[in-house]
Amino acid sequence: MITIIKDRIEWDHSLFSVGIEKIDDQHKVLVQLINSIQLKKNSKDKDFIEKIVNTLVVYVEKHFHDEEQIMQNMGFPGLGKHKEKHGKFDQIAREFAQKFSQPGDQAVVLEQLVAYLKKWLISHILVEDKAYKDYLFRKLD
Ligand code: FEA
Repeated sequence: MITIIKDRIEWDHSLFSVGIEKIDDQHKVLVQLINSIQLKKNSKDKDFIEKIVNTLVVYVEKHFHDEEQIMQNMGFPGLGKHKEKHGKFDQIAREFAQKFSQPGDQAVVLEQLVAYLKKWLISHILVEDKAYKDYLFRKLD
């Protein structure tokens, strides 16, 4: 599993797909945004990086909303717990964005942010998001 994390995350459909095209497409956008931050990590272009970080924060909110709607429509019993995880992530991502926009050692903040985002996204998709996929597939069986 770790082999997919070199410097960037590589989308592996057989591993990451949750079986819902709209959500897979959104996850791919999140992967691209995280890879863009990773790529620009050492750049001095703080405004550009800040823009990507803020785009990610906004996009992830939309993604969580759409995903929660889908889970609700399928009657997924784990929705409450899943929502809590989304809320926690949202809060931490906003804290990072806030920290990054303030004076200080941005390189360190960015390093921590990228590490956190990569770890979180991969484990969340593979464990939490896959749980509603399994539920849906069992239901359709
Ligand atoms: Fe449950 Fe989807 O959320 N993937 N992310 N982030």
